[in-house]
Amino acid sequence: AMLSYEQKYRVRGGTLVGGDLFDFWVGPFYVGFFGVTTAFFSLLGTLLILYGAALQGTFNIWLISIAPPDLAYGLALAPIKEGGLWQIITICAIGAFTSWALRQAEIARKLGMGLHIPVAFSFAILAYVTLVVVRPVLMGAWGHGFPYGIWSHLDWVSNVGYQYLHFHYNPAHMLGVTFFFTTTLALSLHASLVLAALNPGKGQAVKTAEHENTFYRDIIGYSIGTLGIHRLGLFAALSAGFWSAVCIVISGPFWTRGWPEWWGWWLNLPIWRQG
Ligand code: BCL
Ligand code: UQ1
Repeated sequence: AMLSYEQKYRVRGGTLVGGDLFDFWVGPFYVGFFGVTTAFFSLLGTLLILYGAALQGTFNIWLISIAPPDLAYGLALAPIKEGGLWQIITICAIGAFTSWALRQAEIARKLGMGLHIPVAFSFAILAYVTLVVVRPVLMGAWGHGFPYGIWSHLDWVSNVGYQYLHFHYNPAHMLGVTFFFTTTLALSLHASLVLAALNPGKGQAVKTAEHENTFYRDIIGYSIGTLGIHRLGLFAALSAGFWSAVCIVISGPFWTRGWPEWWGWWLNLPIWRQG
């Protein structure tokens, strides 16, 4: 069933391509040109993963893995069973993620909203594309991409991490991790504050933004404000994805030794360096 106000917002326009062609809804879903391309790429990609699982001989969800080509193939196209499947699935994934972002943009335009949602999702796409396209291209082989599997991608992360001896010393990884943790801290502060204001106890009046501000001014002398906390949250979350992309793209293309060694410049600063 349609919500009372839903029909009111089912207006034409805001599309980026195709004009009125796919400008309609199926049940609750807006379709649009990019809804069609999202469905196409996700369906094809999923079927190819199932085909890869069949070739591999397992449908155990934990063990299915689609590996990229051997490093020897460099940046060439590989035969289907030798990593070509991974290459086509990667194209499908990028096609689906990009289509999804563009569909978000069309819906936002339709509603006269800002483009914050597609811009935010673009940071996640950036991190993914950095892992499977930018870094492999900079290093000269698709084989540097990660395998599509639940267990296998964890092994890849571990192996690549130890290849640089101790990934915690990667300065961009430090920033990525710190922003991920800060994001969860900010959301827990925000969620608990809003729920506290809205649930004052049986029979009592719901509290206001002034109460929220006052709580933080009482406890730490500062309140960032109801709009501010959302700006801070988005900034922290996008920074997490951004620095993740940076931390992996510099590992190999920029720095090939262990990350602990990178800190030599710090240990060698003349203020404390001996002799
Ligand atoms: Mg580390 C990366 C944290 C220890 C090696 N590490 C990361 C980052 C993150 C992190 C900063 C991964 C997130 C990311 O990229 O998001 N690492 C982290 C933490 C510790 C840690 C907190 C810790 O010890 C507490 N890391 C270690 C140890 C090393 C190590 C020391 C291993 C021994 N780490 C590495 C390596 C890498 C990381 C190597 C990376 O490559 C990775 C990184 O930075 O990658 C960029 C970005 C988000 C994405 C990539 C997701 C994209 C999503 C796409 C666009 C959409 C998907 C849709 C989906 C398919 C749809 C499903 C449909 C639904 C079901 C409906
Ligand atoms: C805050 O100050 C604020 O404004 C009233 C919120 O809005 C509802 C919040 O959710 C939070 C968490 C804060 C406090 C945050 C900082 C960074 C001081």
